[in-house]
Amino acid sequence: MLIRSPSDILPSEITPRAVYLNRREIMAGAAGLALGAGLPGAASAAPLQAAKSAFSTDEKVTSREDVTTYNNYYEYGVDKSSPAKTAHTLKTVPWTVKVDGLVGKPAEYALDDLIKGSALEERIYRMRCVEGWSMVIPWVGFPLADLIKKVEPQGSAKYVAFETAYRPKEMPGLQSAFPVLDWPYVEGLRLDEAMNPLAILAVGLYGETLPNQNGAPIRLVVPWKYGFKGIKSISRISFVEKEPPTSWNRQAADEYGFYANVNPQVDHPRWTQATERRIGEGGLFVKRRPTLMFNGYGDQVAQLYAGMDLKKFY
Ligand SMILES: Nc1nc2c(c(=O)[nH]1)N[C@H]1C(S)=C(S)[C@@H](COP(=O)(O)O)O[C@H]1N2
Ligand SMILES: [Mo]
Repeated sequence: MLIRSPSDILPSEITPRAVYLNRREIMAGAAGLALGAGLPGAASAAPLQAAKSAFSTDEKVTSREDVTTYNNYYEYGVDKSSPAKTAHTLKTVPWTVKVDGLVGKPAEYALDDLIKGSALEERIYRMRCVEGWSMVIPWVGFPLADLIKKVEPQGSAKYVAFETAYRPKEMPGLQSAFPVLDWPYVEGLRLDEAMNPLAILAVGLYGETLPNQNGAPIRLVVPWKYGFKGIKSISRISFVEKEPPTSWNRQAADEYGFYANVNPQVDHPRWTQATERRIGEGGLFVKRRPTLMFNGYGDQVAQLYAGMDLKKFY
């Protein structure tokens, strides 16, 4: 078992209750912090207080250097090294997220208001990209379910759709005459997937606010699915009745499905999904690791797909 269940965790391993603190409290509490540094939404990295989560893997984490310089964020170019160089142009302060659709409390929410009331946790998750590499990332975030409950979806809402900010002036990838994707980047989850406790909205990594290249100020993390489901810099969350479009599925429907569950038995048409290269495990003779069903999170999520043919719903 790679993931420990809450009952396996010694009380002493759980740090004292750590709750989300509002901007003023964090600034007051974090001695030595440069003035103006703050929270998700601050322009530069700032410490975040977070409780350790029982959902964390105890595998070796990928270096901060790799996590922040080997990125997919096509709004900032298709090279892995490019977002770290160019994503600083995204203005993440102030930031709002529009919540709309089949929901009781639609509004344009300030980022702080979306997070308020949720305890920030550090979740060390295995992450698997459809391209065949993986990382172990210490995210800081809060359950997506918290946000969903807060905005009160209507009974008819069956899916949650997400949209990345559309800012051509701040996103060089959007200025191209031959766009790689149909912007803005969009993703979606079935409502029950979105409510699963493993699904989080991340606002930080490595104990600090998210770097822009990783999706500041707020991005989705669904560790049992391929990385492309983890939509970055979210500006809109909509509750809908029908399965929403997703960027990669639009781009190549036979290669990228809506579900995008990590499934080593379903190859990408152009390469295998049976194994993966863990970033940071360098060297010529390092063996690829076998990829695990649901990225190893089957105990938590397999029941979501009971009775579904996961070769058809890839
Ligand atoms: N808006 C947006 N979100 C995105 C992407 C993107 O190109 N644009 N790339 C996805 C892909 S393919 C991956 S693997 C992850 C990478 O996240 P990371 O760079 O934080 O590891 O972001 C996902 N989210
Ligand atoms: Mo990816």
